[in-house]
Amino acid sequence: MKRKVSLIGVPTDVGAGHRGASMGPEALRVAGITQMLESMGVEVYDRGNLHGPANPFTKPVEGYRHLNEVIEWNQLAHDAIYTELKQGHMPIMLGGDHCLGAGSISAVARYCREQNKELRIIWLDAHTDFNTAEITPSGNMHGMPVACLFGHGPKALVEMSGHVPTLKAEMIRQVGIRSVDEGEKHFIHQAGIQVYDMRYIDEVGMRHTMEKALEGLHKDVHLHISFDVDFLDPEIAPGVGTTVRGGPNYREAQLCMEMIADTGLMASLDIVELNPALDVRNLTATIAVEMVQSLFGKNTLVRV
Ligand code: HAR
Ligand code: MN
Ligand code: MN
Ligand code: MN
Repeated sequence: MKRKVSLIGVPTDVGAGHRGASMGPEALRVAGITQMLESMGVEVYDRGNLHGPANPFTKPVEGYRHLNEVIEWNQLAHDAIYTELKQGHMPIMLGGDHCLGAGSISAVARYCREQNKELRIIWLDAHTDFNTAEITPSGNMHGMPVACLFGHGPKALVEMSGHVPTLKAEMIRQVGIRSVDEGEKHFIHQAGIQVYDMRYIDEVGMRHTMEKALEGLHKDVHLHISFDVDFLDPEIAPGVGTTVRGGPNYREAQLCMEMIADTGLMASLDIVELNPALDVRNLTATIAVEMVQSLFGKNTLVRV
């Protein structure tokens, strides 16, 4: 039977500091995400885009920028993703900025709890996204979804999965990290999250890093991939709002995706932070689609 994938566009940038991630879903479609998935033998259901509040582009209030809009978009994303999971489809969220990780992953966690499935998240990102209203340098809520999932943040987001905290440290591995704020660093350690930062990847290589990050998986695990496109080095992926140099190059990123595909366990995926306003000829969207093709098992091997 063909794998059934549902694309859910979530066109917003209310969690970001730059405008433009709201154009991400269409850029991924223009880059051919549907056709690529079909070529990989997947049955694709494009659900179109969700409709939520506009970006007021106002200043942070008590440490949160656009709090109400962020909550509204996350509730919409949560509901849409939960609905797809219940139908047995693999949801792919086309973001949108990374604040949506709170809504998306809370839906996945809720579903896993109901199905008695173990959840493992691979968080591919230059950032840990573990800020709170007290420690954020910007008030931008795309820097906060992981903290929300661990019980720190606005009540509506923290409680979205129906179980607080939504995540425990053993459920998540962060890979590619190279930009962490001072307050965030203490907090990440306190939470006990396993972080494979760029120093680690440079020292031991992507292969060993992914072997560690994917350790202990078994057939009853739901593997969720949170792919923040700024994970990729800005030399290959300039179309994001918060570039950080020194990220994985094309080959390292491709190996990372291939090793995830090899597990055969990926059951949901978020593609976030793509910003077409900052991109060059849709290059970053094109590369993101190529990375997703590797996640779906594109075989680059010559050996048989
Ligand atoms: N840590 C910084 C902040 O909180 C920048 C966060 C940027 N986050 C993303 N998603 N682009 O990972 O303001
Ligand atoms: Mn992020
Ligand atoms: Mn990031
Ligand atoms: Mn707290």
